[in-house]
Amino acid sequence: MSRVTCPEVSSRIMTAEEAVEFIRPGDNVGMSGFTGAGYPKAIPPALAAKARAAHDAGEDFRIGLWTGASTAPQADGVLAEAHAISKRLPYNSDPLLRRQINAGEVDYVDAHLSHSAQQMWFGFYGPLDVAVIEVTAVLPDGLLVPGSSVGNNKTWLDQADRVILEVNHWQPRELEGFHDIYPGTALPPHRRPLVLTEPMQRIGEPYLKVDPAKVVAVVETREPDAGAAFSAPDDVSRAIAGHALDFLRGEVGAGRMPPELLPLQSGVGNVANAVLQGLDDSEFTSLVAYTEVLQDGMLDLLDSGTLRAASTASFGLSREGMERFHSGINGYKGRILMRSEEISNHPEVVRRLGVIAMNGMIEADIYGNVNSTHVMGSSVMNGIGGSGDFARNAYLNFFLTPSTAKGGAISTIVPMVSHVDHTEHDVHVVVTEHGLADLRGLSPRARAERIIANCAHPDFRPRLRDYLERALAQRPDARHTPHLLDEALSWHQRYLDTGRM
Ligand code: 0RQ
Repeated sequence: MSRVTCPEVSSRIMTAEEAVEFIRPGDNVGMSGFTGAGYPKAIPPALAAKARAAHDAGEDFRIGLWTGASTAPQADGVLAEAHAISKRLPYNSDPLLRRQINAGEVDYVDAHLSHSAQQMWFGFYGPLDVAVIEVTAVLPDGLLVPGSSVGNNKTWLDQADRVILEVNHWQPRELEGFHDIYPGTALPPHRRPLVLTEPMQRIGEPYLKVDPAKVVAVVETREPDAGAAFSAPDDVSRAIAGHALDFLRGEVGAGRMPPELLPLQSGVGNVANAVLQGLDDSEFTSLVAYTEVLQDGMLDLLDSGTLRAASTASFGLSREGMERFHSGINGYKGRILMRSEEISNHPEVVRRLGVIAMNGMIEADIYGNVNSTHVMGSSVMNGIGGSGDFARNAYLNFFLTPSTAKGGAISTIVPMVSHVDHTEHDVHVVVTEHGLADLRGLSPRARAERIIANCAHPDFRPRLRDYLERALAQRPDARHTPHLLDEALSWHQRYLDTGRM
């Protein structure tokens, strides 16, 4: 059955090879896609082939690529392989593109996800030439049924000069009704309050809109989202989850949150997934999520009834998770609501709802500054994503990591972080498999004592203590946040020089 029933739009159905003729060298291209879901499947490979042919003919062909968040090997991957990206924002996790960014070949603007749409409206990024957006269907009146992620699609559709739609028959037609697209916030000084007071409240419409006159091409596809791979929780991630859950029990016991907790945000990766699994095995029930990505762990919680409902900007499911969602899709209706990332991650909403934010990290220092993005100070891993949007504005935030990386060669608790994403003023709770440090209300020195005692790996704990003691003893006028400046980053340098911190 046709998924494109708007006559004005259906007249522009063509092949991907024909459609990429509307993308020119140097264009800024806004694509759909968020954590491996809802990215275009046909245009990126066709565009990569076009760029390759241009390069073979000695011409430059590279684009600025803007998305919702990470995509997949079939989008970022193929374009990176063809050296077709000159600038990328706001989040990437593709390994090849990461290498090109870290080699200095590709410019990367690692932005807070809640900022990316509005910074485009503000004009900070320049004009958007083309939007390439995957949707589930185009309705007779031209309304678009969104797919498995919303991301920045609304802004890209509004702002682009030309629009290419990919209508993916793999996306279940029953997705209609899962989305809530807010019509848009005005620019300062005309902004009004965002009246979203319950995680599952609808404040928009189930459809994306596009001016049909801007639609230059429509390409039909049938390819599934790539899907995330999760490893089963190991002892380390189970221990991390256990500490976080015990802490939440304590908060309920202390009367600081209700038994059904507060809306949950959970980041990407195996540790975040392990915490969700821990919740499923716990006594907690009637939970609700206000998050940006819905991973398998959250689908499990919805299936078991531990989670009542979830608001998200995207799915980040494994293939098995997608199949489970598709086969039971009608049962999830009304329990999953998908929003644009400027709303799912909105500071005003996150603060009002009192979200509990749980995110991974690369390293924390003894004072509670957190690095989520950079390895050894200079090489980006993925990006800040939504972790800053949620952590900074959360009622309570957790940063979770194993206490060591690379087989024990690296301590994830260091004297000074080699890059700061979340400052000591923002970070509430640091968790490793060894324990949890509640930093709320503590001075820097008290935070250091607690992080070293509770979170550091025993192999590195004595050296962290020694660092703190010598820093404290060094100068009588430097005891608020004591550092040995000539040593603070020596652990990172030692790793670079010797392969061990
Ligand atoms: O690399 O696979 O090459 O060995 O980092 O580490 O332990 O598997 O953890 O998958 O949870 O990712 C911070 C990267 C953690 C992620 C980060 C190396 C480690 C491994 C992954 P290898 P793990 P996770 C919602 C919120 C920022 C964005 C965010 C992230 C790899 O959570 O990108 O939170 N967060 N968004 O070996 C050197 C260290 C290291 C280290 C770990 N100290 N030094 N390498 N690694 N610690 C989602 C969105 O916003 C879209």
